[in-house]
Amino acid sequence: MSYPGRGALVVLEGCDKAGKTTQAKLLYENMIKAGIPTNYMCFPDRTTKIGKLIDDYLKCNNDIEDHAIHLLFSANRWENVPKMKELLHRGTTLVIDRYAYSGVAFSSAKKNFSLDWCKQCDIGLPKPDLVLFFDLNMHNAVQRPTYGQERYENQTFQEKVRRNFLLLQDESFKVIDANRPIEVVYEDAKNSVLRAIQESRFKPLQELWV
Ligand code: FDM
Ligand code: MG
Repeated sequence: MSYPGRGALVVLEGCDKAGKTTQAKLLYENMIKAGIPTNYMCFPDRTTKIGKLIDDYLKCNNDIEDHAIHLLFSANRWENVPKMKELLHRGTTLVIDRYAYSGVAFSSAKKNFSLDWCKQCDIGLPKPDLVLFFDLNMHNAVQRPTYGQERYENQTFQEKVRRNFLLLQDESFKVIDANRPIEVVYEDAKNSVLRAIQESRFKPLQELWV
């Protein structure tokens, strides 16, 4: 099957334990099965030098000043932009687990960080064609296994993060009720992704927050 035009940039966002990774993997596997060229990526990308610093920070093995870690998360996206653009222009759809919306929603939940300041370093990144925001009741989130193991995984902080995500809603945002069974959530997500692939194929890739 040949796929003219570019791939779609699809981002999955949400608070911790909302089921993003499960859904991203399901989307990736099923799109490959359906013959749609697709790649899975995640941010932070913990495999690079910058990503290793971030990984240590999240595991509380090091402390990094709040502005500095914000900029490192952003740098970790920018270092992947050439690869993302190449894949998209080759016709590959990217399913990405977290992106700049997480960058802004998490950092701006800290004291003295504005949404506006946090957005600056991500301005100009490739703009997602679709952002699926997995919205999970905090009560359900804290019940999920491994909750609370990494930095930021506490309920008060996550509630602020959720509010920030909702402040970042734009025309590419779709809120998905993640309190439902995995298969039901998946159907919803898949239909939006297939639509985004059709609609963005012949549209130029845009820049985020310009
Ligand atoms: N996170 C993630 C940020 O604080 N800023 C960012 O830019 C990104 C991409 O890192 F708590 C936070 C969100 C989460 C943590 O994410 C690691 P995963 O999805 O649990 O690996
Ligand atoms: Mg996590």
